[in-house]
Amino acid sequence: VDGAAIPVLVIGTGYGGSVAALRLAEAGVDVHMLEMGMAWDTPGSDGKIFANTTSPDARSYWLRTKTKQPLSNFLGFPIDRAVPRYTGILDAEEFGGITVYQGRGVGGGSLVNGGMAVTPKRENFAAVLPSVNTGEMYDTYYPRANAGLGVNAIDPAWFETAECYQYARVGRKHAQRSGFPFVFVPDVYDWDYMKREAAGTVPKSALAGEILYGNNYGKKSLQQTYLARAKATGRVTISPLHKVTSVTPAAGGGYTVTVDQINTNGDTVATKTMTADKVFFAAGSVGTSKLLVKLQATGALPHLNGEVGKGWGDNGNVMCGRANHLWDPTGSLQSAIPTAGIDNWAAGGAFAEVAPLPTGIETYASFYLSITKNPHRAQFSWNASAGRAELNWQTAWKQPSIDAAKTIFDKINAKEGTIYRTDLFGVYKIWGDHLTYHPLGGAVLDKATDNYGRLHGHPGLYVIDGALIPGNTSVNPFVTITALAERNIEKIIAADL
Ligand code: FAE
Repeated sequence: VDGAAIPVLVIGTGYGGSVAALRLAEAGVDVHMLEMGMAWDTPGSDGKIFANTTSPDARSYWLRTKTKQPLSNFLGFPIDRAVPRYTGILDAEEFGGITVYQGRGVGGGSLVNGGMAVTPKRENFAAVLPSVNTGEMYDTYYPRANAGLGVNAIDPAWFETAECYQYARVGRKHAQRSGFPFVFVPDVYDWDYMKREAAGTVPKSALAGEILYGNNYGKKSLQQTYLARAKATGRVTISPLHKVTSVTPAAGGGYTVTVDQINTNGDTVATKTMTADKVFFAAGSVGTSKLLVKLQATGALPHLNGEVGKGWGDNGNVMCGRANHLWDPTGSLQSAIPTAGIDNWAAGGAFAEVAPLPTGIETYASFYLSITKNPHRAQFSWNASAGRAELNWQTAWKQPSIDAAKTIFDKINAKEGTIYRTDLFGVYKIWGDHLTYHPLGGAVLDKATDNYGRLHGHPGLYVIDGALIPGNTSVNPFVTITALAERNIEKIIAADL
């Protein structure tokens, strides 16, 4: 592909990139997708494509020699272990004040995430993206995204009896006894497949604890949905292990894109240039923001505006565990796919997923990932002397998230006579406040771009991923990222091609 001239290049193969590729290809446009991670289509020596959560190996982490598990400790003991350095699936990218977890590979975050597919409440969406027509989103683009992603709901009757959701039923009991609304959360995991896992008739994935490092069965990642349909058009090519390093206007029009082809050690084995009429930044909130601040500061894209790099947030993510009484076991068999949440957004600014702790043993713990209304926003900037993009998020900025989560869990603990676990994130540390799974923003819609993701200053450049969303979505973000991409690409195809 070195020296190739193509109509459209898409940087990244997550939600935004996959929507763009499918819809452009359906409109008759040839698309080339560049992805820094691996293809994830070939089994390893154990016959499986993905590693299990409980036994991380080379496949698990992006260019690390030691795991960096979101829950770093158990009963006070550190649980991280050495792994061979490899272009594995989960990137725990460290900035000054926060570790940002991201998927690496063809399918982006859909490879590693919990598949929780949540459409926010209408009034909350309107507060997040006021320039977007809410009616159109809820009438057209959210339904289109849910259909394209294969979102489905758990059978409520099965939920009541399934051994693997004992932990969620305990979560419901505690939520309801304290007066909090408990809501089922749709997912892209195939719930019928999970029923068959429970019945023992198919290979196990969610019931074998698979999640953070990929699901070998059952989960409809983008590889099974948008990307499969995109490839079936015959117009979409994907180059894995290709990392974009530069985009700059080409002499004859369009853009010159520079790409490092890497090997599984992360070393560059070839540097290529391509020319494209149009380029879509879909490298995720962090990937797109890092590229744009670098290209602006180094003069490769001098006309980007002052909003580039700004408006970044962590979706208010904070984790915690509670220690239950011995009469409230959460189960030794826990489905790795969460299916429920506690909604205290309107009153307390927190929506808490009842999350699994799939350790294979009874822990008597309830575990939660809360999404909270955190007002802090950070900014990416280019550090020329260090040659890298930096993010100025500070750990102390999680305090509003902790306060919001406490509106739920202090109340539950008081009602149940229980306490927080202090052994999951260190020794005597209650809050997992050092991380996010949900990076959002950095090239915010209607600020760094126009109202459809066209970057200001450089016609033919677009942002179409989580970077468009200003730091929070009030729920898990990928359905919103997908729906916004569906909206924007429809306009771009109609107006710009
Ligand atoms: P993303 O999916 O991150 O895709 C970007 C792609 O671009 C990646 O494949 C990168 O490797 C690639 N890339 C980056 N830089 C470059 C470059 N320079 N050159 C070439 N390629 C590049 O972006 N969300 C939910 O809604 N529900 C959940 O249950 C949920 N659980 C999660 C659990 C975990 C552990 C994690 C990490 C995330 C979770 N998320 C969840 C968040 C969700 O996966 C995330 O918001 C989306 O994946 C973001 O989509 P984007 O299209 O923005």
